[in-house]
Amino acid sequence: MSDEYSVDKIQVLEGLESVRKNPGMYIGSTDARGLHHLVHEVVDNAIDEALAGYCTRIQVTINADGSITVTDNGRGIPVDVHEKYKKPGVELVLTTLHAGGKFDDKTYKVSGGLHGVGVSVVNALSEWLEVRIKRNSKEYYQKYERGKTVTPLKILGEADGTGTTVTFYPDPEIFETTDFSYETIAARLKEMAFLNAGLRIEITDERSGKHEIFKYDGGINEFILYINRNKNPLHPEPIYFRGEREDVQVEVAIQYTDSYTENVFTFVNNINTHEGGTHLAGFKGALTRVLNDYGRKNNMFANGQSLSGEDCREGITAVISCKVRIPQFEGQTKTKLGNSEVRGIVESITYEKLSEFFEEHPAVARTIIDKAIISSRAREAARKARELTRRKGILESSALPGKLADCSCRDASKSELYIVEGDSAGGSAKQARDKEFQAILPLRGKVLNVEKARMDKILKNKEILALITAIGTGIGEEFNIENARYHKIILMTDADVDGEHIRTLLLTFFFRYMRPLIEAGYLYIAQPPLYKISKGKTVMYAYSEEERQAKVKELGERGVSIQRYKGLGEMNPQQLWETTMDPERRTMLRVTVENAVEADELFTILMGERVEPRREFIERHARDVVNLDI
Ligand code: 0RA
Repeated sequence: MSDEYSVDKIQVLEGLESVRKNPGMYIGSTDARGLHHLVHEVVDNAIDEALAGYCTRIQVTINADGSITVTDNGRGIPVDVHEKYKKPGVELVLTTLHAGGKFDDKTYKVSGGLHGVGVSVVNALSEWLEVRIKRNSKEYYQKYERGKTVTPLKILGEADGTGTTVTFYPDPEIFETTDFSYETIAARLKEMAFLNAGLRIEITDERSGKHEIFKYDGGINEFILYINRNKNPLHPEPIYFRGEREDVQVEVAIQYTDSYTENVFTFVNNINTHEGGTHLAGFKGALTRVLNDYGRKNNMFANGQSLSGEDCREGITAVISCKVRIPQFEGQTKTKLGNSEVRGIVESITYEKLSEFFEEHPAVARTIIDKAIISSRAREAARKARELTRRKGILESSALPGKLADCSCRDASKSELYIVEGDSAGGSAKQARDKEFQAILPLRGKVLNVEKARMDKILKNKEILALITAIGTGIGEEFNIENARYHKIILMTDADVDGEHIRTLLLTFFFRYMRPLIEAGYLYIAQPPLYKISKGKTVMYAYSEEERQAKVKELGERGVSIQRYKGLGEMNPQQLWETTMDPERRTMLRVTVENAVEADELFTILMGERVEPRREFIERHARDVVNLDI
């Protein structure tokens, strides 16, 4: 008995030590992303209380000292002493690795999913953490440092209601940065509020005074209206339905717009399944069948015509939210649902409910199918255009674009493609590069705005075609990351308005047609210096205004000359290599899609049809737009 106890105890101790030794294994990374993971983890636990029906309010505060407080009105973490471990439940939950779970599978859990590492991981990676619990008409308190208990569980006094408050300060010994971003946290909380109709989530930033309350009684229906608020919807009300089979709950909202892109967001237990999976497959299958069956039944098609899945999804915005008891997450980023039973369940619920909706709303059904028919014609034209280009050999990998200066290396994981604007910069880059692993693709003509064009037009644009063939993956449904010819694709544009514009056009293209490439972390933005600072033979480069001032000071003000680079063309190849292309010395920004809803909004507004929201957006974000970072 006592032996068994000590063995368990050793395991317990090893548990949190291993989190501090290898934080990346638990939270992915120790950069800003990993840091924010801590907040999500605590919030996810509160959301679980909401999913179980016990919690209606969550408050998140970024405190003036940079710590985070998350308060919920759930049941409160249990405080009674565990028979075997002789410790209060809350202490076990916070100081042992696998005791975070609520040990039943009667409820759906967020925290068991993607982030499912438990609040003890947050505790392990915090310089200090305090928990306050209201339960049994009392308020309890306990404090920990770097995962270790520093005060025994205390009773602070009498209390009404129930709930948990966790306050933590991330450990600067672990994290590269401990600076929390209001925007990052707020975006995630807003998404959570949309996915949990009626749940009130509040965020306060004591550092800046910012404050927002998210509460959407309309749930994912309101989510759709929010996503589409800068687009032109084809029908005023989203289509909404829900159903449940074999313990799997399915909730869907759909609204078509006049855009050409497809925007389907999928969630399982409130976790964004970026990589899709069986629920998405089931939804797509049913959608295609419903549109084809309705169109055929109502004689909307020319003889023998049928709509492809892509035709049926042109201009769609949809949110699919499923609740699955024991979700299996697969894929590169563990955001692909693997449960095979879910496919059929989502498919049958969608088929049944959407057919019913179409029967009851024939005008909406016709509008949607008409759009798909037009898309089908455009796709046919695109196929012909592609065939033509194929016959000319343009899309074949054996016929790489003429202006591509390829590298000699054939190992994609070591190869880089620089996409450079204009001939003069292209020329410099070709001279500057290391031919072995760096390829250069200069873009000459205008890059097409894909936000305003259909596939047929996109495939006729020479710059885009060159891009697609050079990269090798194909686009849209045919996209295959395995065929990528480079694992680093680097946008290198001038730091002026034109350069920004081209960069945004390219980012739009990658986001809409090669999103998995971004998700794989293959897309980068080069960071050429803004200033050259020299004194005598000493030359330094500065990448920001602050750096310029610092370097000038370092060189001693007198006799220092400063050159501001307006374009890449102003640098000679040697300088371009030293400052921007040499892997040993360059810095690059990796493009990530932290929040697909926000990125969608950004591109819709910046590149879409409607002028008014664009003007407003640019006025509101005049500074950020210049430094676009999706
Ligand atoms: C373990 C068991 C129960 C709830 C919780 C943990 C819990 C954890 C967190 C973290 C933040 N807020 C939380 N709220 C609850 C179940 C409690 C019961 O059965 O009464």
